[in-house]
Amino acid sequence: MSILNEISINLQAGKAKVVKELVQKAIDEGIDAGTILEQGLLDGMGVIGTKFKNNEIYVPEVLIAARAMSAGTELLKPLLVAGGVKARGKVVLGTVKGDLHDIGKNLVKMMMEGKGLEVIDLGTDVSAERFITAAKENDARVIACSALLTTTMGEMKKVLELLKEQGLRDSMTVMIGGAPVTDAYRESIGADIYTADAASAAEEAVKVLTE
Ligand code: B1M
Repeated sequence: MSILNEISINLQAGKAKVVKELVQKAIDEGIDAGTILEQGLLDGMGVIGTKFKNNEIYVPEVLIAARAMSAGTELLKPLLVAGGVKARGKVVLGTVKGDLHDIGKNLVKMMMEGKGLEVIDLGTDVSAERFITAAKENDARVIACSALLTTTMGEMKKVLELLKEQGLRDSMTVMIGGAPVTDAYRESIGADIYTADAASAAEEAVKVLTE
């Protein structure tokens, strides 16, 4: 069995300590950090997602797997974000109201910080009002919203409606992402940028803030 396979399987079993050791071993063997993330950790999380959907496992097992995912990601962080020219600028980031999923949002944060951006992380369950208040308070020009549930995506639309109401629409760039979000959805709510993954989100934020 390949080491990436072992990482995936141990993540599925929620063995955080073993996942951490295997990720370190893979790094020491010279495997690229992006490959370890995609083919090891995210592969395992994908299997967990399918089993969760089919009611083969439940919330506690998913949470334990999520902890193993975070343990592995921590080790990859310095490698994933190393190098490159550092940009400047502030982004207000959060997972939308009613939504507690934060693994993808944390990856977005990691990638953005790696590019030198200052990220004001509002955490999870963030209302449209809070996104906007935080952007105003911190003088941030980018609001980045993550959503993992079809039932919570609507909060992104609210962010845009509130910005319009407050006369701030033209001064803020709204970025959206998360598993159920698509570019068609972005277009339908009038947000500025949709990206499918965390690395592209960071690249787009840098473009906006260096324009
Ligand atoms: Co939840 N969950 N969950 N869950 N969970 C999903 C999302 C689900 C698809 C599972 C399934 O049924 N197959 C399903 C949603 C169905 C739907 O709405 N279409 C679901 C459900 C139903 C639920 C509950 C309602 C279950 C219940 O209680 N009955 C409940 C809701 C709780 C709540 O939020 N109010 C719930 C709870 C949980 C846990 C707490 C147990 C746990 C979250 C732990 C945590 O985040 N700390 C959990 C998990 C882990 C998942 C799955 C298995 C994995 C999500 C994940 O972290 N993936 C997920 C199944 C799946 O997605 N396959 C599932 C890895 C992560 C890196 O990917 O976040 O997509 P992701 O991020 C990607 C991109 O989307 C993108 O970048 C990342 C890749 O680089 N991205 C952005 C993300 N945000 C971005 C923002 C951007 C740009 C890109 O710009 C701003």
